[in-house]
Amino acid sequence: MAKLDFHFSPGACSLATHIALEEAGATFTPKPTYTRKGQTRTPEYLALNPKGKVPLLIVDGKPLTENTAILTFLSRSYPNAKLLPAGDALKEAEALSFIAWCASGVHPVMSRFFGPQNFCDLPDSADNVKALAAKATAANFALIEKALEGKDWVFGEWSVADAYIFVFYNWATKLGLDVSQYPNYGKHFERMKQRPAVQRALAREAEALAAMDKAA
Ligand SMILES: N[C@@H](CCC(=O)N[C@@H](CS)C(=O)NCC(=O)O)C(=O)O
Repeated sequence: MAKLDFHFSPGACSLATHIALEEAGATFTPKPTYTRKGQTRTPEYLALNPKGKVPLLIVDGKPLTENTAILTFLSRSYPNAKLLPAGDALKEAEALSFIAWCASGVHPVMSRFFGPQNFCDLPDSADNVKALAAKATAANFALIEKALEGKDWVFGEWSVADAYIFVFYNWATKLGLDVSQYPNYGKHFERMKQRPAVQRALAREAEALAAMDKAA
């Protein structure tokens, strides 16, 4: 098995990869890298990932970025863990389509809540940026709600698509967004929290956060 070093920031989108690593039963070295403390912008980190983002998975010394690529890599590397549907080209592509949408359609919209000034720098525009983000997020959550209709998991069996959407619901609760219209999604969130792998990832992230806050 490859040697894996995993850079994550507590609560960030890297949680999807973190859950996947735990679900796979992978052996990896956690490297907490706190975005809000500028740790993804140091010269050392930028040498590994010039994009200055998490997640970053170093595989036998080679940096791999982007949740979509990392989740696919983990799925292929740990076939027994069944992280993504496999063996049927169309089912595999449908799962990748969902993951790609998480990365390119859902995440960037929610990023506006965390840094409205990066989207519009007109004076007093932050509330408008957030209001538009709330509208677009509601439309995305409605699609996720529909994807979970009558099912425990997005693709019937658990997959990393479930880990990805867990991140967004977690953000929504932290941001205080109204999630009452998404009962399937809410139940999915609770179901996810029952999984031992999710509990291990969350516990490690909470521990990393506490250590970083203490060091501040
Ligand atoms: N497209 C990337 C997005 C990665 C990303 O935006 N990560 C955020 C955390 S959720 C980050 O590292 N932000 C730090 C920064 O921009 O300084 C992926 O899906 O992996």
